[in-house]
Order: sequence, then structure tokens, then C-alpha cells
Amino acid sequence: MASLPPGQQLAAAHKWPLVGERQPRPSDKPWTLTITGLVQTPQVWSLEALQQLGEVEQAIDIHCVTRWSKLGMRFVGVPLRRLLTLALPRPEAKYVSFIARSARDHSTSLSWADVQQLEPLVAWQADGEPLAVEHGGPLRLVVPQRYFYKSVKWLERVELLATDRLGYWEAEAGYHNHADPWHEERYLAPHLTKQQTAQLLAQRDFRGLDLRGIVAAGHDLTGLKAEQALLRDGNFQDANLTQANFHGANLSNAHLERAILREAQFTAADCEGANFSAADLRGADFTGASLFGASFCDELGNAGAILDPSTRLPLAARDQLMPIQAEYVRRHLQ
Ligand SMILES: Nc1nc2c(c(=O)[nH]1)N[C@H]1C(S)=C(S)[C@@H](COP(=O)(O)O)O[C@H]1N2
Ligand SMILES: [Mo]
Repeated sequence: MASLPPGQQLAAAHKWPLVGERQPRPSDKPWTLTITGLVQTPQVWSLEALQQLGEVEQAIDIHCVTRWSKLGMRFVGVPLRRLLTLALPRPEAKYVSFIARSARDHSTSLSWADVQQLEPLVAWQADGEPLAVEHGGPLRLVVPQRYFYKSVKWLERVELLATDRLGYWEAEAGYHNHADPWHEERYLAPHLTKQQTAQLLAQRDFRGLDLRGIVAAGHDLTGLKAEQALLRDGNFQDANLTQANFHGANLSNAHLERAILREAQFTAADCEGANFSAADLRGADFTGASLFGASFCDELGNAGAILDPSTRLPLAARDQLMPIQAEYVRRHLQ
């Protein structure tokens, strides 16, 4: 399937996972979209005015950084470039910042080159329905060919800049600023030195620490304490993690292939995009864990994790799995 970037899996047709903020900042003011910054004629549109600029329908593939994709979603809206043209950008404008009406003024940015090439859409409809509030309604940006964190929900302001202003995920969480799924531009390189890593592995106490991208492959980490640790993109392949406690930890996109995870706790942990292929999960507990995009076997249903009736994978967690994964888990848990 050439249309699926490396490391991505298809979400079930009728499912659209919810990621990030859940709702816009409450406000009595009617929705407007403003274009400001390095433009000759700043613009403010109401939703009605936007809809009268001539709507287009665009089929766009969604690729979330936590490894789920939805291909060919039909979005209706107005091309961003049409709005920018009306605002008359100044030649110094080299970046575009997109700001949400949300509690944290969530934002992201694109380079001018990407804005020109990628045909971003300012959308109000998806697959024939008005955009649901939790998915960014009434108005969101949808950027084709970039991980979905470049597609801001509740878009309120577009600002043209001479120098880049990193967005929320890019600045706060080390997400890659270019975000090209075909090159797996997911996260920036980890920041731990070899000495720091060696010390942490000897102590077996990761509680509450930011250890993004930690390389712990093959280590004996029996009884590891890792409650609330940030272990995103960490490598635990082949490690012995018997009775490890990952309660509330962030293990998104972590590599746990072939790890021994007997009686490990993943309660309330974020395991989105994590790979548990061929891991031993007897007695492991996933109660309250988030498992969107997580893997328990490969794309063909092979190299499966060891699951048995002592593995606690509640229905709510299983329901988030991509179809091949859900099928593998269903077959092996009964
Ligand atoms: N305002 C706002 N927009 C946002 C986010 C967010 O937290 N706040 N998260 C981003 C991320 S990481 C993703 S994957 C998508 C998720 O969109 P969805 O919830 O409609 O699937 O929104 C993006 N846009
Ligand atoms: Mo995301």
C-alpha cells in the first residue's frame, strides 16, 4: 500500500480518534478568522463570509504521529492560499503561524514553502458532516502530507512572520517541526547522554522523569519504577520488565518488542503507537490505558505478543486498536 507512510496503520473506517485538546475556549463572541502579521491588508472573516468565498472539497489523508492513519477523508472548506492572496502577503513573510481559540492558545506553524506546496484547507466539514466540536468545529486547518499535529483545531488566527514561531507540540514536547510522515519526522532526537542513561538504568527508578527516547534495549529492569515517567519513543526491546510499574506513564511510540512484561502495570498509561509485538504480557494490566495505534503483532498478524486470560486488556482499551491488532488480541485473549 503505497499510500500508507512507514510505521502507520489504518484506523477502522468509522473511527476517528480524538487527540489533544477536547474543546475550544468558551466565548460569547461569534467565530471569526483573522489574518494578520506581515500582510498589506489584514482580514477578518465571519464563518458565513468564509463560506461565500467558494468552497472546495478535498480528499486528504490523515496521519497521526501516534501511528494511526485515515485515508481519503473528504474535507470541505476554503483553500488557505485563497485567503492569503486576499490579505496580500509582504515579501518578508517566510512562516505562517496558526493559532487556536483554546485555553492554551494552541498553535502550530508551517514554512512559506510548505504553505505553497501542500494546499492546506481551512475546513468546516468532514465526510459530509459539519466538523464536530471535538474535532475542531466550527473551523480547523487540515494540512495534507504532514503529521496531523500541523492541523490546528478551532482555527481563529493566521499570522505571517519573518522568523518561525514554534507551535505547542513542537516547543513543549519536541515534535519535529517539519512533520513529514514519509520521512517519519516524528520527534527530535533524545537529549540524554550515555552516562545519564547508564545511571538511570542501574537505579531502576524513572518516576516522574522526562526520559524521552531513552535507550534501554536488552537491559534487566525487573521491578522498574516508572510511574508518571515520560518515556515517549523509548527503546525497551528485549528488556526484562517483569513487574515494572508504568502507571500513568507516557509510552507513546515506545518500542517494547520481545520485552518480558509479566505482571507489568500499564494502568492509566498513554501507550499510543507503542509496539508490544512478541512481548510476554502474561499478567500485565492495561486498565485505563490509551492504546490508539498500539501494536501487539505485525501487519500480517505474526510476531504476536504472548497474551493469556491473566492479561488485563479491558474492552475500552481494545476498542481503540486498529483492526488487525484488535483481531489478534480478540483471538488470543479468550
Ligand atoms: N487546538 C488544538 N489543535 C490540535 C491539537 C490540540 O491539542 N489543540 N492537537 C493536534 C494533534 S497532536 C492531532 S493528532 C490532531 C487531532 O485531531 P482530532 O482530535 O480531530 O483527531 O489535532 C491537532 N490539532
Ligand atoms: Mo497527534
